[in-house]
Amino acid sequence: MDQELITDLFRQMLRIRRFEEEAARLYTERKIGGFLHLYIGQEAVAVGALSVLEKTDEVITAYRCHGHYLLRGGNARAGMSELLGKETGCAKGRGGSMHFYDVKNHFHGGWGIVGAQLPVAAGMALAKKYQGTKDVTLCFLGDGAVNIGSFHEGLSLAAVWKLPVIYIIENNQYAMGTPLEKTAPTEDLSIRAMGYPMASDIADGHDVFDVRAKVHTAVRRAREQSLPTLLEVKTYRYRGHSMADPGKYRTKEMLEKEKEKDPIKALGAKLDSLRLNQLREQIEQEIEEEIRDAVEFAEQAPFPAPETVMDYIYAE
Ligand SMILES: Cc1ncc(C[n+]2csc(CCOP(=O)(O)OP(=O)(O)O)c2C)c(N)n1
Ligand SMILES: [Mg+2]
Repeated sequence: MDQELITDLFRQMLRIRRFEEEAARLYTERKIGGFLHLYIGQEAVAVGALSVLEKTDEVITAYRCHGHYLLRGGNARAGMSELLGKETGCAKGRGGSMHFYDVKNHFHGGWGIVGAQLPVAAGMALAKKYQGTKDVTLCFLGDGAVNIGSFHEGLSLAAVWKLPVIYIIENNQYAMGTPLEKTAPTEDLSIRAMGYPMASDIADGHDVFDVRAKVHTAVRRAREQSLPTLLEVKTYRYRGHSMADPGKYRTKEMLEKEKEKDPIKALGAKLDSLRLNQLREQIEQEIEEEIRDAVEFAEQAPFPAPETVMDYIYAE
């Protein structure tokens, strides 16, 4: 296997993990207001998926969005600043954790209303097709979004208009504290693609290479034939739904068992088995430095000036 690729995927996953571990620490120090939803445990999904994109492809997701932002080329300083509500944030401190945004890197948030991003993704894909580009749109959603009206609206439009969009269900088994078996009659959510119809697939979210391969196939279908795909990725979140969640709906043992499949640990071990441990340590150090710098920068950055509170509400 390509060493450069393994190393790069490891670096990307670890960068997200360390960014969020520091975010959790800052939250407990009460430096972050509002909600904080962590992606810890799910990193292989976004890393595998976004590793096959071109720079001009579009990405949109729900509120568990820090990783997707960082992967799209998002700056760690601007991300950390956004969490702290600072003027130097990627949404100028107005969005916070749930609303990271980076238009120049083709990253469109950060959506707090469950399922809201699905029809928007269809619209973005329609625009790109209409403009004659070969760009694709990747839309991430949670398993909790599959029973909401906009899931149907988005997928219907994608199928009827033959849109180059890939809907990726990040099935982490829970919608807040509700396990999937209480809301879905089947374990397999990807079968819902049959109703539209569109192509579908399932990937193992603990295996970054499997995610990458399945997304690659879907991206080719979108780019070459302008057809949509519904891809379900089975994953698991190690932290609570948000920082406010005590996680009483699962046992410690269940969680520990899931953590044995940690995609970052697995890839770190793979690097060691290839005798690349020195390189792994170097990557770890570089990431420590980047995240330390981001925290320091964000802590020192100014809050938005009070008189700008009405800015950016309407498009100008
Ligand atoms: C329309 C709507 N209904 C309810 C909520 C409250 N809510 C926030 S997150 C969430 C669960 C979503 O779970 P899932 O889609 O699986 O995403 P995950 O948090 O697991 O990533 C709910 C019900 C909301 N934000 N929007
Ligand atoms: Mg979920």
